[in-house]
Amino acid sequence: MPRVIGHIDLDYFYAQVEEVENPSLKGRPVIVCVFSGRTEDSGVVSTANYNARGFGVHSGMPIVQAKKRLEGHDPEVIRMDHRKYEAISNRIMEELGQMVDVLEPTGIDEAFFDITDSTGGVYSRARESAYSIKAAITKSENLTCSIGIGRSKVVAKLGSDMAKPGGLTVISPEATESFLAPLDASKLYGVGPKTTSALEEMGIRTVGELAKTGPSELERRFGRKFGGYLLAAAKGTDADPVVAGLEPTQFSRIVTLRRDTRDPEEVTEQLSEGMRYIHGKLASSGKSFKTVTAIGILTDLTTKTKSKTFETDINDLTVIRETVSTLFDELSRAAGKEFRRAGVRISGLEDVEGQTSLSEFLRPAR
Ligand code: DCP
Ligand code: CA
Ligand code: CA
Repeated sequence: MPRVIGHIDLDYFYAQVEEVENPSLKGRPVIVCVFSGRTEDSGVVSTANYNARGFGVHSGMPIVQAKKRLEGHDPEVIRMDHRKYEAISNRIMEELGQMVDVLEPTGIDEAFFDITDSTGGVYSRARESAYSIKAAITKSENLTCSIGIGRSKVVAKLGSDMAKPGGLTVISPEATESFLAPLDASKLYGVGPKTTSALEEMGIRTVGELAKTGPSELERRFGRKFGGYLLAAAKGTDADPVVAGLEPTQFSRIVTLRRDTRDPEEVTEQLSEGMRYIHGKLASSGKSFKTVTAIGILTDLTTKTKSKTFETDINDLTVIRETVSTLFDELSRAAGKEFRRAGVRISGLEDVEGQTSLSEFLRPAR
């Protein structure tokens, strides 16, 4: 089964947050700035919205220079408020963590994710997952993002960069080679100006040319490890896994139903394997839970959820099954549409008393 890996990056993040907070800014150039305090305008641009970028303004540019470029275009200059962006970032990461199999946040506004299991390696399903993720972030925070999906981290990252802002680029395994070939080698993750000029000296400009280079030639020039990485990256076969960045706070499973349906029993039946999987995860991590959530994605791709929280910790599969069945019964009546995909999430995880979780066991003693 091919891996299904995603990279998500929020569009013009800090500036977009400011636009959402103050919609009257839309359509005007907006720059979010870090003021050094030395003189009134000393400091740099942290980021700019796409309107301001149209005038050549970009991250890292001195504020004075940015203002000059935006003169006469009614720009809005905003002081950076890192805590505000961080709080939003945390909420989004939490939400994303519930929608994918594994989430690896790599920055305040970006993360890798793995959805191989939940899509069964089917790329058309991966596209649907990406749409659901975009819709969820629009709904909860009113923010847009760009997503790339491919069989490796390098491919996924290139994809998310491809169609900014608001982009979605799905690169199926079959299309990987032709997608990569024409790109500049400098676009590859980990290829900076130094590597780019070394490659140019070797007559390599595009990713396609790099992919055709002999491994020994690359290893001689860049060493075994980095040379090997470059070749794999250029072929889209880099094997680096997506590693969960956070302790699990929940376990979830989402499936695409065999057919659209309103029948709660049919939905619950198709989730039984997912519930067994979750139960297994609970057991192996030594956790019990308090909350069960039923997730229904309707035919119009909106997501509806319903939860039940118990007063005491539970780790019983029968309780999960019965609760899920009841919740889907309620959800189905409230939704008024057929389900297309369905999922289960359990959260409010607690360590089972007296049991050491595997991750705690593996953690070195301090
Ligand atoms: N940032 C910063 N200084 C930089 C680059 C970025 O303070 N030199 C901050 C502001 C950005 C955020 O990090 O909003 C995310 O950086 P990105 O590189 O992802 O850029 P944006 O999200 O702003 O724009 P894009 O739409 O290109 O992703
Ligand atoms: Ca971004
Ligand atoms: Ca980013």
